[in-house]
Amino acid sequence: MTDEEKFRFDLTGFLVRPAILERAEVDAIVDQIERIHHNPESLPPEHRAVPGGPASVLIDHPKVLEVLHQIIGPDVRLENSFSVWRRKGQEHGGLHGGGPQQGDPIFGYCVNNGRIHAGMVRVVFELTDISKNDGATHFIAGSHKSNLPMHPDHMSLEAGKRSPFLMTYACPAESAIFFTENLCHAGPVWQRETPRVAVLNAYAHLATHWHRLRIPPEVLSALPREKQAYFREPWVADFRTSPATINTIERFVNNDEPPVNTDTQP
Ligand SMILES: O=C(O)CCC(=O)C(=O)O
Ligand SMILES: [Fe+2]
Repeated sequence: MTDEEKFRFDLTGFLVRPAILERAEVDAIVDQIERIHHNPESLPPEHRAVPGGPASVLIDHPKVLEVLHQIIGPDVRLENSFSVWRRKGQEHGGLHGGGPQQGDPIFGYCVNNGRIHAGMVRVVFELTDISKNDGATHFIAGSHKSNLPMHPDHMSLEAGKRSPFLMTYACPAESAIFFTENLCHAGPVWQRETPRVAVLNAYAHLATHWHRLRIPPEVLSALPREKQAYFREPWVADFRTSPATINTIERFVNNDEPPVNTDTQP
């Protein structure tokens, strides 16, 4: 992560890394997501949800981990993943989040001794080309550090009523966008004739787990052990041993402990 990227992320709360995926990777994931949303039976059960199958390259992509290790810390978990096939007129929803939650251990954001400590970080993998008018994710720049609650005058997505701090991005199909969950953001109405195809992964510190995991067990168990490691139990140190056992990826890969429970009960 360059100094300029760090500066940009700290200033605005989000960061675009353009064109980090290979074209062939994107094609395979788009095909998978189209089937997930329209014809899941054409896929083997272990590919019927992200981050399984072709989408598993995203779990631990080096250009993504590089950023996460600098803004969350050296040990991260992937705690939620979903795919989007968004047609014109569909939306995720209006502006939400932001404001005075810097101290919150899950969503918080602070900088100490020159180091960024972000809580949950969402990574949006855009799998179609994005222009600024399409309606991709929008952000109120800087709101991750706001000390006061979000003001209603800055919460509109309507033309003419938008905050001057509302920002979005343009990028090619192979890009990743990182944002701290403490940033006020929205998934507005999609404006383009062709769909938005994206994967959204939520990463967090190894010691936290906010989303109840709902990835189907067959998807998780078919992942290679090194990728399952991003779903290991959320703890750091086990003091039953001396010295304490540390919950590293290497430790997880070298034993047969299952990943965190996928509870399929209602
Ligand atoms: O759909 C989007 O662009 C935003 C999604 C969102 O709000 C989220 O993942 O937290
Ligand atoms: Fe959100």
